Amino acid sequence: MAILPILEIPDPRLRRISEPVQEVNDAIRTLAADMLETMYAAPGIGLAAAQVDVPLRLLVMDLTDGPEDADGNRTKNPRIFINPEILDPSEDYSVYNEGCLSVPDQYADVERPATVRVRWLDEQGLAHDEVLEGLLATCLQHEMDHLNGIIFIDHLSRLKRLMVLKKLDKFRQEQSRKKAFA
Ligand code: GNR
Ligand code: NI
Repeated sequence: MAILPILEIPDPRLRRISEPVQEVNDAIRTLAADMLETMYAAPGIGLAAAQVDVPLRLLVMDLTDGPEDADGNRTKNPRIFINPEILDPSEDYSVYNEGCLSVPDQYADVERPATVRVRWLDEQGLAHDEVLEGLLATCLQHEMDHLNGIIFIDHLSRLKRLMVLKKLDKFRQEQSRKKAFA
């Protein structure tokens, strides 16, 4: 297992269209395991292969909404989606304050279909077809966007996007200042 470096904007590699996975093999399973480890370490609730510089249609998610154990840790619930496809998105929308590991420390409200039917392959190559709702639906759509070179700030108004980019700039300056004095 390995923690992989996460690409950040404005890296042009985040803008590539990812290719379908041709065969679900050990290399793909290893990549998915590394992506989960990377996501947990970040920490984040989702990660697309594009974010770790692999332009394949593969994403992982874990909302860790399972029960807490005695130490207050939640049971992990890792999910792997290979070649995911969205079918009939709902007409009703929901708004969520989204963040992205490729846009560190920035959050903004994004409106997306509240429920989506999703078809995908798991790490054994088995097909699934399920209706997702709530944060699961939001996160899946955020990750699917990455497979198509789209980042959550693309959904904002120009003014809102400029504000986020300015705050990101400030955040990075602060980070490098801290590093210099560490
Ligand atoms: O960790 C993440 N949190 C999150 C919160 C709201 C909506 C989407 C996300 S996904 C994000 C991790 C990430 O960047 N995935 O691509
Ligand atoms: Ni993201």
